[in-house]
Amino acid sequence: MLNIVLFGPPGSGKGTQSQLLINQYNLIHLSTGDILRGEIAKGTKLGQKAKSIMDRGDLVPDEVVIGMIRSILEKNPNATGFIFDGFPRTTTQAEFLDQMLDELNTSISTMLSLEVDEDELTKRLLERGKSSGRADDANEYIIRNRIKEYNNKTAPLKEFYTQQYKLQYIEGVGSINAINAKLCEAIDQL
Ligand code: B4P
Repeated sequence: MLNIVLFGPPGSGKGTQSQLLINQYNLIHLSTGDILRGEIAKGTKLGQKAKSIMDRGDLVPDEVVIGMIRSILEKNPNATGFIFDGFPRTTTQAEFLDQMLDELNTSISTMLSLEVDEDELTKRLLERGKSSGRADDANEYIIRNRIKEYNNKTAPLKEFYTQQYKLQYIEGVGSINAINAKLCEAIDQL
């Protein structure tokens, strides 16, 4: 199985690149952000709980996202691989993912970390905010909070995957196709 953690700060291109990679490598796309937004749109209890947290740019509690991932992994026993987009975001989530994949006799193949500086991230998200309707893209204060959450809680996962010799850095500034080519090169070398 090919199991990729596509990593990076908010706005680094994880969702954008995932859309290309799922077709190129026949992977199941698992975006916790998309799933949570789907729950909000449907007005479920989970969505109601997540909405105000996401609108502030904070991370949703681990047990909520872990439950979502578990149910998707269990529903796809014959998958040839997964792309984890926006998950894991904390050490607790990463430990859970390792354990869950171990139970399925597989593991993370690589973590590809898209590297983009904070000013470029802010610019991209404010631009997306003009049309996305997402409250968390709507103003610079919230975007900076999302980046702060990333730096405090998510970036330490680089060390987690370095210890497993799985982290690869990918320059995330440039054209979407050029970045895709770099990601494919890293995957093809596995
Ligand atoms: P996500 O949905 O994961 O959103 P994101 O970090 O903003 O990244 P996204 O994938 O949408 O954007 P992309 O970089 O592709 O998370 C949203 C919220 O959900 C979190 O803040 C949190 O509250 C919650 N959440 C999700 N997962 C969680 C978890 N595991 N634990 C706890 N909470 C969780 O693209 C951004 C923009 O850049 C786009 O407009 C795109 O067109 C543009 N872009 C992409 N590539 C570009 C390039 N090369 N050049 C120029 N622009 C580019």
